[in-house]
Amino acid sequence: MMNHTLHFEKSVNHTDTICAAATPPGGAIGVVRLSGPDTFLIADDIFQSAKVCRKALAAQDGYTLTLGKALRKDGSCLDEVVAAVYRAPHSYTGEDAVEFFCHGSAYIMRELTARLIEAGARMAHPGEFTQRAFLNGKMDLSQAEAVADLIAADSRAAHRVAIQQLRGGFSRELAGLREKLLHFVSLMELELDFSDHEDLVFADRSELLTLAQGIDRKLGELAATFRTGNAIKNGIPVAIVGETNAGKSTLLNVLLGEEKAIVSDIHGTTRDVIEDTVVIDGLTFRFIDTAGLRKTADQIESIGISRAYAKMDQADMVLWMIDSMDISKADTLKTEIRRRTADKELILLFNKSESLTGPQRKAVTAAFSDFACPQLFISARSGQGLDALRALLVRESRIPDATANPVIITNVRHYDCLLRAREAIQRVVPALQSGVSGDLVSQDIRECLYHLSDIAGEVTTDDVLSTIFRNFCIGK
Ligand SMILES: Nc1nc2c(ncn2[C@@H]2O[C@H](COP(=O)(O)OP(=O)(O)OP(=O)(O)O)[C@@H](O)[C@H]2O)c(=O)[nH]1
Ligand SMILES: [Mg+2]
Repeated sequence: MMNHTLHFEKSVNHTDTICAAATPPGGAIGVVRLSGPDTFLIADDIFQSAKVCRKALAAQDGYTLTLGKALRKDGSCLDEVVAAVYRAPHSYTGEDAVEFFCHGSAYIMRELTARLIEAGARMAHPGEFTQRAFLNGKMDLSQAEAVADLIAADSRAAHRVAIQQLRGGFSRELAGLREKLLHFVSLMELELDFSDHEDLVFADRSELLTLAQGIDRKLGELAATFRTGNAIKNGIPVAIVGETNAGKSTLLNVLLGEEKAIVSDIHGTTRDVIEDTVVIDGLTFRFIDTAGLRKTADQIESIGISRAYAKMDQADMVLWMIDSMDISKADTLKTEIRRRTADKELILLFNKSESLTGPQRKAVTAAFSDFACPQLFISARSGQGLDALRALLVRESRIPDATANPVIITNVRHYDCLLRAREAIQRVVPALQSGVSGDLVSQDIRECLYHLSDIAGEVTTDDVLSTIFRNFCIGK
């Protein structure tokens, strides 16, 4: 059933000592990291303490800082640096490690790294420090993945879910479920050992059924958070759609604060899909400007229009731009837009409203009174109503509030594992109800456990692991 090579090395002895710059060059201070068994041998080879009486780094306690010089091979000074000493297992990687804080020039950082390599270290692969932390049992795989998310987080919400995952909230939740399942499956397998005694039952079937149903529900709840998690991590997709010339590209530009899309009074200016992200009130939105919707004989424009519909279908939120000075064209789009946005947050934007009179506004509102969704008069050109639009976007995004702090799945690998685990547990429920034999039930429970363990990285194959860590930056 599962022919993956199991990967369960919790404590691995790495013979290589690795090094890499951990900060991009160009800052005031740069950090160059060194980790592995020969850390102190190598570090002392290139480092000279400022105070002669001061012990070599090899003799320093963990968590100490020493001021000194990084030396070139000929003994001349490359830079004044501070060396931070970490002693295994009390370091990020779990190994002996030293971090050099040098001046952040690209030249110094490159030379310092080269010096370490010359003294016996090897250049680290992307994510190799974190990979070692994982292999040495400092964190599980979902926490290691959270490190990458934390570095990439560019909004309050993305930061919140990453830090929560890093703290192990998700891992703990799953560990609890796994422990309970493991308990039952062990009892069932014990029954199999006593198969001569047919009526011997150790694992209470009704308790197991309740547990399996509970786990099914829990996994369903967790998997359901993925949509939100994905929106938080990659930005909530907001499609801007509507007739040609309604002002969609103007709106995109003003929301982004740059002239990203071409604006003109020619109908059908935008042909392709143009998108970019903006953080509003701690949430990342991905605005997607699309080709204006109209009947056209132009082949290229037609392709643009089918892309616009595809983007509308994929988006979580849809902004329907309507030229409020001439609502006749928007009128013809009503049925199509209603049909395609039934499961989405739709917002009607009456654009070009800066010079509308009161009665004109009333007429516009009346024409769209058959839409129950939020509606707003704006002027993309003058900026009127845009603050209200931003507030509306945040409100309608329905992203759970920070204080609620539920576990949110942001990682597609975790989502996939959860779905597979759930599939397996969903076979257990009817099997228990119809009294299927213990060995078949226990196989499904084992499969569920397997996929849950995959999230923590306990059974993850080497291929998958190297793909995960390859996506990290060097020095992390
Ligand atoms: N008066 C007024 N004109 C606007 C406003 N917003 C956009 N326009 C003008 O409307 C015209 C069309 O704007 P675009 O942003 O290119 O419209 P679009 O919806 O992207 O058009 P297509 O790409 O052709 O579908 C331009 O001349 C804009 O300057 C507004 O709020 N008020
Ligand atoms: Mg446009």
